[in-house]
Amino acid sequence: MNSLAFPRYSSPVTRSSSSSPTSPPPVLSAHIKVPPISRRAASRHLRVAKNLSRTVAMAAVAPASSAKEVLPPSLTSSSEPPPLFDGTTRLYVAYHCPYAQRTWITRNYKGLQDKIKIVGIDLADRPAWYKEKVYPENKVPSLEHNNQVKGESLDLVKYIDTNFEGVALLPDDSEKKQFAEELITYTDAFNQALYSSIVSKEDVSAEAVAALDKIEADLAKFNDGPFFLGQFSLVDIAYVPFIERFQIFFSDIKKYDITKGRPYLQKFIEEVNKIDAYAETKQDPQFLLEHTKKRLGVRHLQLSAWSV
Ligand SMILES: N[C@@H](CCC(=O)N[C@@H](CS)C(=O)NCC(=O)O)C(=O)O
Repeated sequence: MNSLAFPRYSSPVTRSSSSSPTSPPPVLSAHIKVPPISRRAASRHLRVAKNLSRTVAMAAVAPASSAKEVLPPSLTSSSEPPPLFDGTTRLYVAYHCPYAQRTWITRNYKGLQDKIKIVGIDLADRPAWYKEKVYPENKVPSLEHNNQVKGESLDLVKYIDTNFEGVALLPDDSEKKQFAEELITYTDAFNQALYSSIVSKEDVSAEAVAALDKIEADLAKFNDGPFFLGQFSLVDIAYVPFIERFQIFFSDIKKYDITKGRPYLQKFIEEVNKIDAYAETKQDPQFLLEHTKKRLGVRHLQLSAWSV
């Protein structure tokens, strides 16, 4: 079965055959600051990384291919701003941000690598000019286009789909379009249910299980492909950065495999990882795990060897 029944855009930028989804992309290791760790902690990290890479083995099926886009280092408080409003279209992202990832996948999938320049922002050491001159909300993602700056990832995914060339990310079929709107509206509730369960000291919550069961049923609705609307669409883009993270976080923190007993979700993950436009945006699972544990305050749970 061809899982991509829409005209499939063949990205000029493909995943490097030498890079593994479990190791940081080379350009990222240059700007993600990793504190020095002891030899013991390092070997523990390695052990856990091996387990984790087995756990997320499904997420490691990106095809071998050629050159990978070289991403610019993230800009910090000491970086000069780019020459703003000079006619260049810029997508401001933080490489680890799931909201920004939505817009980044959209740009890649539509083949807009030459039309939309990625600008990495270091959120932990944010340049003051970003808030003052670019995006007063001071969040990522934002898009500088036609002398305006717009934000909100779901709006931006639709905006890029509508205002730029490349394969359409929504089908014409009215039933699918309506379902797409329902699914997009549900993303916040889905994320909320799963994140609340992660931070809770209890087992996986009934709400998280119900939310996962709901998307399993949603994925089963159309049988012309493994994605939410059958073929790959902006609905998949809305969910996949979060599904990627929840698979990692639930496995490590809750010892819970979100795909177990959910064959449609399992197939979705397998197939989406074959799409370069997405695979190229994935970050090191260990980094995502540590970063999120710190941010959500789950470090104290001491549920895994990551809590060093
Ligand atoms: N609703 C926004 C959320 C964006 C967002 O919260 N981004 C985070 C990074 S993942 C951010 O910029 N946080 C900075 C802050 O809140 O100060 C969207 O969908 O774009």
